[in-house]
Amino acid sequence: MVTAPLIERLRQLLGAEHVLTDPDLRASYETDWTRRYHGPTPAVIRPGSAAEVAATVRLCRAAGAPLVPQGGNTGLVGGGVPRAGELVLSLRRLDSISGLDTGAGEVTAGAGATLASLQEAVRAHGWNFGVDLASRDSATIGGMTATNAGGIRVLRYGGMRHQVLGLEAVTSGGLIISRLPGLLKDNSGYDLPQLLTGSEGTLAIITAVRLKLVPQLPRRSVALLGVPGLAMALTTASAVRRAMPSLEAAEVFFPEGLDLVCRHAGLPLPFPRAHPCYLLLECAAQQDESETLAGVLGGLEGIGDSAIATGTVERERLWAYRERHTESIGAEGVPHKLDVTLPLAALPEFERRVRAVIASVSPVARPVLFGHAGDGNLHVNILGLDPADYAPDDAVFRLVASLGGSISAEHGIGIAKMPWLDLTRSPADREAMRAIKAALDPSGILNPGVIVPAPGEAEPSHSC
Ligand code: 2HG
Ligand code: ZN
Repeated sequence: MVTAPLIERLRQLLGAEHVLTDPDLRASYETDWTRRYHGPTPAVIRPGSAAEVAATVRLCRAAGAPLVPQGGNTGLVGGGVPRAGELVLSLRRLDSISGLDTGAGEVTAGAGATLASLQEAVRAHGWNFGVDLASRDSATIGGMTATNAGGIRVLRYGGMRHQVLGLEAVTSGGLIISRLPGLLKDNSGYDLPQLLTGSEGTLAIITAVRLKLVPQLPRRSVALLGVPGLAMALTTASAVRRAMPSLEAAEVFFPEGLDLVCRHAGLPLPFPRAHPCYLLLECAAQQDESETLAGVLGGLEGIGDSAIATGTVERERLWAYRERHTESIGAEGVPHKLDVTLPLAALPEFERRVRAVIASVSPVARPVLFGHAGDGNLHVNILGLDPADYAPDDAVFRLVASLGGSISAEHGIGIAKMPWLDLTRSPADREAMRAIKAALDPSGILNPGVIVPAPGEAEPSHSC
């Protein structure tokens, strides 16, 4: 329980300025990016080192006070905001970037370092980071690791999991696990960094991460294409991928999202004609490959309009049509965000059916689809709904499951997906996850109710 004596002891430990109890100061930590998930916290705790995180956890465990770890608060599934009066443990002060090994291409980032600050620190030395995403200025490395974030370059470099060489984390008992040696090979028992990656703050609190880097590739070519449909977009992306190993991103969006982006971001339509689907491709290499890209695309049938850009300003102009989807949707209202993934072969059928499936349960729903086509990952955003109307979510997740997909591709489970976890994970899977949680967090104080039910609670059900 969070009691006044506990708050007082936390103040003594961290300094009063790092225990925020004023409602105005707490407010931005209590609501997530979607604005669909929010809850009150008695205090936001802001430790400044792993040792302070450990001491905080020991105090909270002794008091039986649950904690919700939070990074940049860019999560989209309600997993980083309080639900029922938990303390928020903000890792943002742990923002150092250290130990850059320019020979090996490795660096250590504090949990609170933003993705943009990491990119800036390593690019100056000829290296880059394999994961990139639109919220780079706010998303933190700790949060991205805890949620196994994906982003726009998974096609080439994999998601967060593939960049993690080691990490430091605080257990629920207040001990510090330190696995930061940065060894490419280390077969010395259970792989704790990989276990904690994607565990959404439920098994331990990540305080620093040792990361693999990728070479900084200076010559980038971006193509935006208007195509007759998603199937054509996938065929095109696959052809380019086979011809050009430098392909980094293959992103799609549709007229519904393009209209919103143009309206909210004040952008002109990219082409004189509208198209049923838009595909954005990016290749990165040491040399300019724009002619090769144009040649590959020129050899394919069925592409409507196309634009290719190599200069920074022009590339960013094309990317804006895709990257500004989230903010443009948010400007329209509080969306339901369903981040789903399907076998690539089933993706066109899913896209063909999903709008009708949503309309069948809610005539007022306004779906907006976009995502990472190369990864089989679509973001089904739905506007026009009451935040507590779960019928459209249920219908979409069932369609996903019937086509062999997963209810979460890269955003995690949080609390948003809990009632549907059984569509994706078997009883045996869920029992194993409960056993791992019980072993690492026996008193259940770390992010309760996320991935496994909170102590004493049954699995939430997806029947609406
Ligand atoms: C993206 O791909 C992010 O831009 C956010 O994963 C997706 O807003 C969303 O639904
Ligand atoms: Zn995404």
